[in-house]
Amino acid sequence: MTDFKRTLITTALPYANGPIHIGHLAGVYVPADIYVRYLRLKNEDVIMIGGSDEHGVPITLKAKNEGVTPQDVVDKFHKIIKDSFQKFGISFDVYSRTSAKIHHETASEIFRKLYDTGKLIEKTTEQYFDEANNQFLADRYITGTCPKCGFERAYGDQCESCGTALSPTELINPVSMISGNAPVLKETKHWYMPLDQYEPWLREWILEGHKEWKPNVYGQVKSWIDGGLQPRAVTRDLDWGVPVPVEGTEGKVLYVWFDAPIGYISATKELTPNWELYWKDKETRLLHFIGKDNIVFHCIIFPSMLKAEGTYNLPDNVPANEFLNLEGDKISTSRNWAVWLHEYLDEFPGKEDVLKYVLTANAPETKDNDFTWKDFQARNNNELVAILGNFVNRALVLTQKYFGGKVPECGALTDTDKETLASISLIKAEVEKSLDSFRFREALKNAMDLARLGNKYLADEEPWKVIKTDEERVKTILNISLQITANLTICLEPFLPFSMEKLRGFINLEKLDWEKFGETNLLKAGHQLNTPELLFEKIEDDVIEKQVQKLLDTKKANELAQAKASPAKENIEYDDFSKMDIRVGTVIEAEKVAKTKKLLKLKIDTGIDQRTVVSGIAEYYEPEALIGKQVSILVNLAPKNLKGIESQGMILCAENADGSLSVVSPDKIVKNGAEVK
Ligand code: B3M
Ligand code: ZN
Repeated sequence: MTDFKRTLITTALPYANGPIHIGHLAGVYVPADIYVRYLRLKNEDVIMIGGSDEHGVPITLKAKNEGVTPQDVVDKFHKIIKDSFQKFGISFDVYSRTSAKIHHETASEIFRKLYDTGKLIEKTTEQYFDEANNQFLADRYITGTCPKCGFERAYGDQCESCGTALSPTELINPVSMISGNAPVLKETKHWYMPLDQYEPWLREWILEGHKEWKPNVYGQVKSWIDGGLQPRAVTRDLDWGVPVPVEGTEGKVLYVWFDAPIGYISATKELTPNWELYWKDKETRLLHFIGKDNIVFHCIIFPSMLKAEGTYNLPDNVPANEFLNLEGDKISTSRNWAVWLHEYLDEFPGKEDVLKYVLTANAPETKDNDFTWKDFQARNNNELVAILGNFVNRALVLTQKYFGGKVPECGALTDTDKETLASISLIKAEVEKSLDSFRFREALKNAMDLARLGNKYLADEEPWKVIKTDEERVKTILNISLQITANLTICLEPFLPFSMEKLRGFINLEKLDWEKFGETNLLKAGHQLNTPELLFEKIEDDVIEKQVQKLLDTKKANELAQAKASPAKENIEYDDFSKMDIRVGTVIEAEKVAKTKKLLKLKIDTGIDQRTVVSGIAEYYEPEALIGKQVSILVNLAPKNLKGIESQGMILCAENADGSLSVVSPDKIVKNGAEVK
């Protein structure tokens, strides 16, 4: 570790087609931020790179669905993502984007160098083409039946039902998602990274040379390599992305996974003219913080590209995390199953650190983990409030009470005092060991041991009792407690930066270097503290219940969206249908039927007459809202007595999966009495 003069930290570039959620944070940005803050406290030369990944098919699909341009989509989400990171305190040195000019130039240059030096192979293959739209179809633009499980809406690259990776030609009855037609196979030329040629080198470099990488990362890389590497296309037929910088290649762009990691380089260029020092100097170490689904790209494909280019450093480590689930289910942007960062920031103002704490304490470092709101509440109340907040508060309040907020003199030390002070350095060593090996949840637990130490010390020494007999002794106890507090502001700074800033305010102390951590005279006797406030506050049940309810609502909405329509009834002749006389009429009066929950009494102008209809829609419509509305009414239904009212006909309604009703109305105003047929 000490062989390096500087560190370059990259964080996976989130796709700019949705906001950031807790899964992204726990997997990538929170650990990277802890690490970079730690190195900064140690005054190391470090930069942290981030940015939005703005290319790729999903972004073009989203744009198409919403009737806007891909640039509109990425502009919108880049801003949301960047703002939320900034408010949450992810301390990037630069947060760039891959639609930036500098990135297009950088990605083109690197491609061009590989192309010019013969590092890429050129191949012509047959790919699906949409004749109606005159374009080749990306894998994601093709759907069809999965050959493995029979799911009818599998994509050309994967079946989302059984998870099998597919190629488009394996789909049964493929259909273009653009035109809805069956696509045809047509020849197209692309460039490939011959990964097979890099296999021996990858074995040597990673499997032999980087046995220290996390087992989940090493294991995944090994299984990819053992499975045999194939040449991989690095260009695509698509009109959104970095155009292939070779003549006669109109309509082709660099594959998003070719250009995105180069985004790290472009962003560094944007940050500093010294960018080459960070990318090419042998005394710089490169670390990629990513989630497990990105391992192959960062450990195999991007390093092979860099190796082929020849002048760049390779990653020294790739501390990838597993996934965070939410309340037992996989986080999903499309199913809205997530805790969104921008919403959290709105709903929990001033509680950035609480989320950082929970995501670190429960980080999916070695296996997938689950985020639950109950656990969020428990960790806040039982750890941040009851351990850290409680200790700090007692130390400060007692100093205020007994000594007017002035740090008291430290007298003769007992054995317990000496042991307690010595423990600070031991804890420091533990925290460092964990941080240096990217074990952030363990590091946080070790760091919290310092607050636990303080609590135990106060509980054992009981200054509130001793004050009655021995004020001098209390001075020493509180001096030591305050030294622990001052050490906490260093120790927890990487994890809880907002709260430690607050705490430094309480004790009137500037931000100290990591080097000072372990010193036992950080606050000099006589130093004036400020009036303490609470560092953390309890989170009540109703706040948590609201969040749980929000997720339950999402679940319900998803179930509704997925519910299958009931099968069609038996065929009938037109004559059967034409017996029904359905007209459009306008509601002219509406009121609730007394003593019923479901019924409304409506007076309707049917064009033929004005008649009374009783309808079971009271739970879904306010009477006033219906007045003036046109509805469809079956006028020749035999009258029926309902709750003492004669109902002369029936209003037609559509029934949703949850049983709720929606009246069927013409989509333009028509004359009353118009026949529905
Ligand atoms: N945008 C994938 C992802 O967000 C991708 C990462 C790029 S890192 C260069 O999972
Ligand atoms: Zn399948």
